Amino acid sequence: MNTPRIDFARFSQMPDAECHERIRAARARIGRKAVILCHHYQRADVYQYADLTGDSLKLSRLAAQADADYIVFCGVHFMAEVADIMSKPEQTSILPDLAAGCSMADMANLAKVERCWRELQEVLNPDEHFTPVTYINSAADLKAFCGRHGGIVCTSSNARTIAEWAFGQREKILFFPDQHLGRWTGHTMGIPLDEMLVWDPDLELGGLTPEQIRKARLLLWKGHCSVHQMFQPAHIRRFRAEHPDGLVIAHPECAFEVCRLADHVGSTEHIVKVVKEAAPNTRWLVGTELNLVNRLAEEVKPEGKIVQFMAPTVCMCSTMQRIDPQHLAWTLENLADGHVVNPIKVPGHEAAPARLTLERMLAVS
Ligand code: CIZ
Ligand code: SF4
Repeated sequence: MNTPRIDFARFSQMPDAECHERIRAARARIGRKAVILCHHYQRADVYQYADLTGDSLKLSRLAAQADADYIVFCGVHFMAEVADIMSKPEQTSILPDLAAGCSMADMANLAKVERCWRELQEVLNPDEHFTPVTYINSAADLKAFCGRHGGIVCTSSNARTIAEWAFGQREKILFFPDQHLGRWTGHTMGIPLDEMLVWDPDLELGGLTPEQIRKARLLLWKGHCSVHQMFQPAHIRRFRAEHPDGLVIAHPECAFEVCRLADHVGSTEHIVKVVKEAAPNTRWLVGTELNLVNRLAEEVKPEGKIVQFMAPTVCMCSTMQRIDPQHLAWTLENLADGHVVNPIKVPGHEAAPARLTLERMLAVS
């Protein structure tokens, strides 16, 4: 290791064209020792370098099977954590910018969830009555919490199956951090809205009465995705008025009313599959992150399909957007020189129970 580690400052103002040159040169030097993973929401100028693409779960599975020492995860922090947890001990997961977090994941943290669990204790023993279910968009210590309390992880692809398993364990679910995915999942299972109550972590007893807690089947953590909350029922109504034959597909992180008005609701993998398999010359309104929608629109254009973004304003996952050519060039150039920048290492005491819940999820779904 004779070249010193390069500081990001050297790359922060670098023109894109130079970054692209450096990315290509560094990759050639690194060869098969690293694999580049890009989430569906990743910006196009970085996505073009992906060896593997998919949703967070698919990517982690692929990473674990990959024969590379380094997993460069172009996504957000929780995804790089999952990749670390699910990969072999000798593999290293890397996040090119540590500031690429998920605002939804940050809406729940271990201290708040533990306080919720303690407060529930005042009404009924949560370990007897509640299965904790965390969306994969959450920190590793919350996955570990679920592991310790007989709970499980879900993704937007398997939420329904996971909820059925969770209800088979205990009669109630505490679902975090996304209230919308939780509510939509409960709704598809026939649970009435008044049995799905929002737990506000900033209020005493979540803002609920003991009576409400006893009656609730699903407690929905007060969290949401800042991107998916931008889609509104009015956007769907306008589209339907203009294009009566058009079809609408939304991600379950969208608000309940948006999901209810859509023809299809599903994860990013599901959205891509449905639109790709649709009949030629169909028109689609898609409610999920803009980079995915733009890419999908280009891919299906040759079949005469028209794909429109649901919101009139630009809304991207601004945190994932931080993984730009500058950060990728910085990461890869250091790696080619033998320096690992931004490794994501989940401590063993969290990784073991978190892995248990992820494996439980894989076994159930
Ligand atoms: O799990 C993922 O990758 C996310 C964030 C969404 C989805 O629906 O795939
Ligand atoms: Fe998180 Fe929303 Fe970005 Fe997905 S789109 S990673 S939920 S902030």
